[in-house]
Amino acid sequence: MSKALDHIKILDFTHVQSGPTCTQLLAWMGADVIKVERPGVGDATRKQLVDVEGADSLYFTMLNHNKRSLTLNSKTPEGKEVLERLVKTCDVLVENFAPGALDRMGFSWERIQELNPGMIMASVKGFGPGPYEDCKVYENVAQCAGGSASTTGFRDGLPLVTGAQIGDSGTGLHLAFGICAALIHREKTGRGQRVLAPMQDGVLNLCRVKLRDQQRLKAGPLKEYSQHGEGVPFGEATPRAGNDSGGGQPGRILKCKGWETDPDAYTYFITQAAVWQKICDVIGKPDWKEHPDYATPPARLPHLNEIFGAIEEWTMTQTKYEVMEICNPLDIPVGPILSMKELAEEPSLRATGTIVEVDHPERGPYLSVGCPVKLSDNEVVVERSPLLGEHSEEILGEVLGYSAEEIASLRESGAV
Ligand code: CAO
Repeated sequence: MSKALDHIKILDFTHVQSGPTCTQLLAWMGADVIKVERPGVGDATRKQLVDVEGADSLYFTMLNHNKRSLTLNSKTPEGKEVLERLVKTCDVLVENFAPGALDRMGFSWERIQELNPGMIMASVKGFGPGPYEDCKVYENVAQCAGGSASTTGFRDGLPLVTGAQIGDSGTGLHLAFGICAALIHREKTGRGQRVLAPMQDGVLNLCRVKLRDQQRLKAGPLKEYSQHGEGVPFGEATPRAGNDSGGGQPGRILKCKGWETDPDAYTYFITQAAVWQKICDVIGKPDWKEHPDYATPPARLPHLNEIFGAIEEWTMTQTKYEVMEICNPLDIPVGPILSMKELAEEPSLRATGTIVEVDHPERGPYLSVGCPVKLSDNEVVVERSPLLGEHSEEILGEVLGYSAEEIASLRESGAV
């Protein structure tokens, strides 16, 4: 069966998390992803957070499925020549080096255009053009600089970073979107172009609703935030709002049966206006259906603490799964707080290929997250990540046309 990108070759110069997330998605869409790594060293994550001595780490294996690995020292004259041939052969170069690293290697955007005018050059950087453009950036720095940390956590606590890797994996997603758009554009024009996904911009994009609230502050207090019901005045910036949904349909995380010993015995509960009457019945407050303090969404806003307190008295009598079983048939939107253990064992996620078991020659079977986007004409079979340099000969010979003698001489020079 053909795949969406099976005619596309990617020169994958990425490392750590943000860039590899992007190229892994492209590989799952069928692209031939050639991961270029320094001989003897490779992507630093291969040897970070090691759990099986001598084997590539889960950090690396879970971000580099379905790719081929070519070792290449692109700073030697011989390595540069191989890289030039790769640039001429591939459709897209993806990189997330520190700012300026590719220029220092001799592969500026201008040089790449000279070598291959059809090439798309896609980069993740911490910041876009401006005062911080030369900075190196990791995940949590991006969460802080992109507005996520200042709006995450509780009002009386520190800013918080979230476990969802919105700086790295989130930016990788943005970059993959930009690359696909540039590929479609190239079909019309024949020209490549630069695609830049700054991590700060990606995080801010994901925090769009918080910039919405920043502007709404000019019109008065944010009534959907529990701070309002508690009579605490707002400052100049969008505050941290704990687990408030902060949107048009107020919601919170509430305790469920067993919360005293199980750190994940909680549910998210949304008081959607359309099902308010059913919520009143479920929690044993039928008189709230018509009561002027509770009957309409605006009337409820100043009473959210009391309302969620009453709902929690009910959720604490049920497990998080029972809350779902009772509320779902009534169309009340709720969701259990699921642990990684529960997700890893969830049969429906195994059935859809979102949780997959992959075998690896050095470490044996491990669990990974498969492709989270499903295309009806693009079946994804998750293949293990490559060992360092596993495909060097194959890529040099089959893709770039080097002879066996030339490959031997490249090896001797230390370029491969
Ligand atoms: N052959 C020869 N040299 C190579 C090479 C290869 N195959 N691959 C990499 N190198 C060189 C680079 O050219 C660079 O050399 P110079 O510093 O002399 O120019 C050097 O290796 C180090 O690259 P780097 O600066 O990108 O790596 P780092 O570990 O120092 O920094 C990071 C890592 C992530 C902070 C930085 O790459 C960065 O800011 N990237 C952009 C933002 C980003 O993606 N961050 C998220 C990463 S995931 O958390």
